[in-house]
Amino acid sequence: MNDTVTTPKTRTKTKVERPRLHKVILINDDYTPREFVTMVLKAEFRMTEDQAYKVMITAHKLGTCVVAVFTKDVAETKATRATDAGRAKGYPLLFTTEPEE
Ligand code: TYC
Repeated sequence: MNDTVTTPKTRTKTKVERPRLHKVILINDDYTPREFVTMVLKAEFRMTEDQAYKVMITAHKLGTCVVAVFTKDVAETKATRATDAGRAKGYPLLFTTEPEE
């Protein structure tokens, strides 16, 4: 019989991490009407009139505003859809995404 005892040379440590979330960021511009920005925020991000207005006016005053955080795929899809809604009307409305720290 083979009585050799072997000890493993490497160990596998399994670590499960939450997926990093990505921010959707609204960028101000001089041309898109305020009401249109608010309408897109309500439609694409399921915000109330109040929430949407606050995000819109923050971007308007400061230049940008974080809209919400999602997994990477969802953030990118929503940012693209919201940007396209503006483009369809000829507005330069822009939503970008970036990973959270
Ligand atoms: N600055 C625009 C205006 O005065 C309104 C606006 C707000 C546009 C926020 C884009 O992300 C934006 N009509």
